[in-house]
Amino acid sequence: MTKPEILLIEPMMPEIEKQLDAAYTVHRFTSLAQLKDIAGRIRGIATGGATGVPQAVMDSLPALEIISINGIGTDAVNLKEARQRNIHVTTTPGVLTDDVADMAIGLIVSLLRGLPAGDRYVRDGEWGHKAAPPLGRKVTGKKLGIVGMGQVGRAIAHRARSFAMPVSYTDLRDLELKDYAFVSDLKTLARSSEILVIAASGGAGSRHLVNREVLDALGPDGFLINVARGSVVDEQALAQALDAGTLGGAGLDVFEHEPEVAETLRHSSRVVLQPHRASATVETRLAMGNLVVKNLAAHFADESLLTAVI
Ligand code: 8YV
Repeated sequence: MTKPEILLIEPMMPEIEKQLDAAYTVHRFTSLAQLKDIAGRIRGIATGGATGVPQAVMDSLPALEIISINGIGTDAVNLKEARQRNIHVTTTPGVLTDDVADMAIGLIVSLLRGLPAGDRYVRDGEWGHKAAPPLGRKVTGKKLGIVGMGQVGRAIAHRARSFAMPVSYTDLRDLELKDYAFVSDLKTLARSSEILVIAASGGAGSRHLVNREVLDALGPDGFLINVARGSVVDEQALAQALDAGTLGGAGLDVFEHEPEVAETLRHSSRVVLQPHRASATVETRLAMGNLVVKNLAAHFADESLLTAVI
């Protein structure tokens, strides 16, 4: 039997790609031109959450049956078109929740305690020769606001409790959570929070939700953490607020135009930056990749999909 042909848009772990190579003829995406002769035979796509499927690629694959996303974000895939064309879409929920929440906490501690500056101070041999880095800010007990109380938001809230942080959140509706206060208005949440963490999905509905007004409400002693999508924040307004000191600081794992990061952000002493690494651990990337493999296998065996969005 001939193997189904799939397009791999974003590389995965060697262990995962080995499984894909065993089951499929895998075309590793390089350019649209590469698709010219094979487009009609591509039945599946494996890709990353932020990478998704460029519209031009989707348009050029008439035989596409399934898009298996190695992540939880669907904002880089045209779901409307997928529905119209009966293309299945799967994600990897659950398995990355802990890692993303850990990264949020890591960014909070790193930012407030100034870990990167302290590390550089020791590394560069400045200890004992130059003035010590400025004092940090206490993490324990800070008022935490969470934007988006899905699985990741809740995992962050759960961790925050061991830092004695009072937790409030905003979402599309009151989720009636026993331990966490719902605040319907984001600006009000920002005003009453000392740390605001973004854990909401990306896409048109949440674009620039965190704008200048929200940043002003968070204020000069407030800290913004983003482990969700860069698009949720107006990055220009963020850079200006950091530059002007109207926002205390930011811990960012995601950006509006990855892998481009605004120069103001890269040079700011008020930020801790990560290259979209929240789910990037061996354990989690294996679990995610295995879900991608299993969803594709289920589809081509005519079995029900494990974690289908469509
Ligand atoms: C991954 C993500 O880094 O889950 C998502 O949507 O963006 C991240 O977990 C990505 O999917 C792997 O490329």
